[in-house]
Formats: sequence, structure tokens, C-alpha cells
Amino acid sequence: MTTALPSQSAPSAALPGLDAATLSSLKKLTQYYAVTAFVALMIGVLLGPLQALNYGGVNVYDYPLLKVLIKSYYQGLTLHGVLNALVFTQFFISGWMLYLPVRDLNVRPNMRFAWFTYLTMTAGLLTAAVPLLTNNATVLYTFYPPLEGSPVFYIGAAVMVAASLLVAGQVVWLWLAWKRAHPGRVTPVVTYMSVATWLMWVVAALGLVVEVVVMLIPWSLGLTRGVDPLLARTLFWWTGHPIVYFWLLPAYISWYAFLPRQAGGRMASEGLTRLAFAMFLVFSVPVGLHHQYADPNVQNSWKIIHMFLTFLVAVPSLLTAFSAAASLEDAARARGGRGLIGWVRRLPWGNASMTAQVLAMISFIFGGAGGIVNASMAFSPVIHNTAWIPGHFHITVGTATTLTFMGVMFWLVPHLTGKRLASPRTALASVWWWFTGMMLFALGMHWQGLAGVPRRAQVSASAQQAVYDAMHLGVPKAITAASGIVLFVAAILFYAVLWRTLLSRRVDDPESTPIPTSEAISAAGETLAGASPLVRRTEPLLALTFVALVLVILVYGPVIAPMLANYQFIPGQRLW
Ligand code: HAS
Ligand code: CU1
Repeated sequence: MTTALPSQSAPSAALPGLDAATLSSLKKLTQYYAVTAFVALMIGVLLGPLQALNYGGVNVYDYPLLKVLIKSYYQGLTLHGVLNALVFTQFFISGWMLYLPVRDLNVRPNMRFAWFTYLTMTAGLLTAAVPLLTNNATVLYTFYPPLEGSPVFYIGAAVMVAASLLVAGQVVWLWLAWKRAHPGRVTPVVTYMSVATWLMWVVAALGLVVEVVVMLIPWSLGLTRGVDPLLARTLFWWTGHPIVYFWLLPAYISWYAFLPRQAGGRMASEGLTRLAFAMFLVFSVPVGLHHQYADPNVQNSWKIIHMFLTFLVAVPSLLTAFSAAASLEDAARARGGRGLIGWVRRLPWGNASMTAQVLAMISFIFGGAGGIVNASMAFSPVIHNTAWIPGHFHITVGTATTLTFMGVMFWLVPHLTGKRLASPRTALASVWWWFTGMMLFALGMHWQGLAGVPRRAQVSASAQQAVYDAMHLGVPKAITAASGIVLFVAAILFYAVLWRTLLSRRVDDPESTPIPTSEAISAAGETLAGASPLVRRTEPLLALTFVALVLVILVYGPVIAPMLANYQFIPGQRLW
């Protein structure tokens, strides 16, 4: 009835297990990844209130003091998006999804390679940071050409993404080595989720890699006379949609495998968990056109096919909603909870880590529902390119992902360092503030978007104020501005706890805070021979990756081929 606990997998002669020195180096590396991630988030988050105030009608970007640091609204927005959505996520996930499978399988990774990967990623980040901070790559986090940033930005970004693929390679390599050493065994579920996510990311990243390496770098270096914006956008969204699952699935790993234990319950079903991740592996990528419904020169039939595939990829999230709710209910009833929904009160709401994650889930119910609206071709023209979209992604990546990772840090840092969480009450307060701030921001921005306010616009300084005044947006603007302040308070509380914890002295043996791996109500079993058909069929992850690749080629080939045949050389523009 139990799942494999971390370190439970017995080492074999062919495959050495983790020794103390390697474990200590791995913990340090994971800490480096996580702390780099949260430093990036801290800088990015400090810029957030400026964006919220803009949509609250307050223009702070023209204050002379701020101008010294940040030249424009668009430089601020670029830094905010790149640091929070791209840098924070990738660093945290790379550490998290290397650490977890290694512990789960109890295998010894090549630590020199692992550190080399971290240093490469950091070098990429620092390289990209130079043009970003000097206002030479104010191209927003989607860097749509023909907006043209410094080549240094594209090169740094490419190195950063390449480093994430090295982590993917290392994890898949270790998993394959484990499979060879343990023939006939079912992959433990935490490893299964991690490997499926990494393999999905490898297929997903192909679009971005081709865009940046083949198109943007040569173009920004002046080696080609122009670049095709439509093809670049299409390759970008090949990666750009699944990247949101690359941010989400590591949080799902926590919701499935760790949150139940933290709440006092069990994971619902390992088979169902594996099914959800197998579906994410196959269906995450062939959906990118749902970001391009408004783009010309893409046949409607392909947009419709991508729309239906998008609805399909919402299914594993619905499975997750069912599973997560079932394990929370299991936990609360085990703690004496009663009634149809009265059991909710019996969850351990005093625990900041659990609370962060459950609040993240609650906000994601609205984030997910908004996503289905975005994906519907009938609704898309109403909300596309409006303030609705940032409303949507602050209750997806801003909560489901970020708030979950914040909650994870509350146990992960003690687990990695042996330090105790400083001020659990402040930690608890910070996650409520964050949740409230994000919900308010989403409310204000969805509302403004429905009224027709554009996204990515310095509306607070628009020459067309009369247009906005006529929309009667007093209430949503006030809500949006207030959300920026609430989130600012949340960030101060959270970082006070994080830095105080990190700077305190080690008091415990780190392993006395274990990885909170949950048992499963319905486990997958140890051997494939004794496992259910569902478990057997979801086991071959490499074959599923091949299916994913074929599906992507099928739904992108006919879209991209005419663009290649009609390649347009458009010269770059610098609008800032
Ligand atoms: Fe999205 C745009 C469609 C999910 C992020 N999305 C964006 C952008 C970002 C983003 C950053 O189809 C902007 C990109 C840009 O700059 O242009 N999105 C979807 C769909 C989903 C979805 C269908 N998005 C996400 C996630 C993100 C994210 C996840 C980040 C992590 N999105 C779109 C579309 C656009 C878009 C279009 C383009 C719009 C346009 O016009 O430009 C789905 O995956 C959502 C499925 C989710 C659910 C919810 C499941 C709920 C769960 C929680 C259960 C709660 C429980 C709690 C159990 C169906 C799992 C119980 C509580 C107790 C107390 C008991
Ligand atoms: Cu998407």
C-alpha cells in the first residue's frame, strides 16, 4: 500500500547509491538553485507594484528618481516578466526536479556535471542580464520580432535554456540507468512525474531553440537581412504554451506526492497520477496556436485543431483537481472532519506550507477556468491582448506555481540546511497576503480586460485618457492598484522569513525534516508484472515522448511549411 519512500530504492552493484558526500553536495546545489530563483523573484516582484499601479491609473514610471534605474514602463515590464516567469521558474524547477528523482531512486549523480550545469545556467542569466538592465533588450518576455534586442540577450537566454536541457538529460540518464539496474520494476511515482515533465520540456523547447539559434541570434548579429515575425511567433508558441506546464507540473508533483502527507492524508491513486502526467507529456505541446488565433496567414482549420487539443490538455488538470480534492478530503476526515464541505475546516490551516499550496489550488480553479475561455475561439477576440490576460496568468503562474514553490520552501530549506523555519506565523501571514493580492489583481485585471483595456500598455500615461475615462473603471482600477500594495506587503513578509531562515544557524540534522512523501490509497505496486494495465501502459515514457513528437510534427508541419516557403525578411525595430 505504500509508495517508494525517498532513499528506499536499494542500491545495486551496477548502480551506486547516494553516499553522504554526494548527498551533501546535492543539497548544496539544490539550495543554490532555489536561492538564485528566489533572488530573481525578489527583484522581479519588487517591480510588480509599479505595473499594478499603472493599471490603477497611477504613473510612477516618470518619477525622475526611478528613471535613473529604469528607463521606461516597458523596461520595467520586461524585467518583471523575464525575472519572474522565465528565470525564477527555471532555476527553481531545475533544482527541484533534479533533487527529487535522485532521492526517490537513490542513485548517485555525477555532481561535477550537475554543478557545471548550474554554473552554465547562471552564466546565461548574467549574460542576458546586462542588456536587460542597460535597456538594450526591452523586448518583453516574449521577445516578438521585429522588435530587436541586443544579441547578447538572445545568446544569454539560449545558454540558460540549453542548461535546463542538460538537467533534463541528466535526470533521464539516471532514470534509464535505474531501469537497467532494476528490470521489471515500476518507476516510483515522484520519479515518474519528474521524468515525464522533463521529457515534455525537451519536446517543447525545440521551437524556442530553433527560433533563437537559427533566426534571432544571426539576425541580431546582422548576419541576415531580416527575420520572419510570423514564423518566429509560431516557433515561440510551440514552446510558449508548454512552458506554462513546465512551470505547473513541478507544483503538481508537490500537490500529488507531498501535500497529502503535509495535510495528514494520502495520495489518491498512483495510476491516476501517472495517467495525468502521461497525458501532459503527449498533449502539452501541439496546442500553441491558441496564442495565435488573431494571427493572419494561419489556416483556421489548424487553429480549430489546436483549440480542441487545448481542451484535451485541460483534462489532466481536471483529473488533478479531482485527485487533489480527494486527498485533502481523506486528510481532513482522518483528522475528524465531517459534512459535505465542513471537513475543509479540519485541514491543518496553521501550517504555512500546506496553506500556501491549498490557496494556490483555490486560485487555480479560477485561473484554469479563465484558460478555457482564452482557448475558445469564440471568446478569444473579446479578451485577447487585453488586461484579462495578465489577470489570467497571475492566478496560474503567479499562484499555482509561485505560491506553491513558496510553500515548498518552508519545508525544503529546513530539509536542505538543518535550519528551522523562522517565524512560522509570519510565513502563514505571507501566504494569505500573497493569495489575497493575486486574487485582487486578477479581479481588477479581468474586469478591465472585459471593458477593453489593452495589456502591455502604459494606460496611466496615455494621451487618450478620455477613452479610458469613458469606460467607468474606477472600481477595477482601485482594486488593481490595491493589489499591488497587498502583494508588496506579502513579498516583504515572505522574504523576511526566507532570509531570516537562511541566515540562521544550523540546529538540526537536515534529514530530521524529511521529504514529506505521501502513501497512496491506491498504489501502483513494485513490479510491472503485477501492476494494472494502466500502470504498465504508462511506464514506457520514451515511447510516449515519441508519440508526442509525432503529434507535434503532424499539427505543426502543415502550419510551418508554408511559412518557410514564403519566408519574409523583415528588418528589426527598436521602439524604446
Ligand atoms: Fe494560460 C495565456 C489557455 C493554464 C500561463 N497563460 C497565458 C499566458 C500565460 C499563461 C503566462 O488558450 C500569457 C502568455 C502571453 O504573454 O501572451 N492556460 C490556458 C488553458 C489552461 C491554461 C486552457 N496558463 C495556464 C497555466 C499557466 C498559464 C497553468 C502558468 C502556470 N492561456 C491560455 C490561452 C492563452 C493563455 C488560450 C492565450 C490568451 C491570449 O489570447 O493571448 C489550462 O491548462 C487550465 C486547466 C486548469 C484547470 C483547473 C484545475 C484546477 C485545479 C485546482 C483544484 C483545486 C482544489 C482545491 C482541489 C482545468 C487542479 C480544493 C480546495 C479545498 C479547500 C478543498
Ligand atoms: Cu497557452
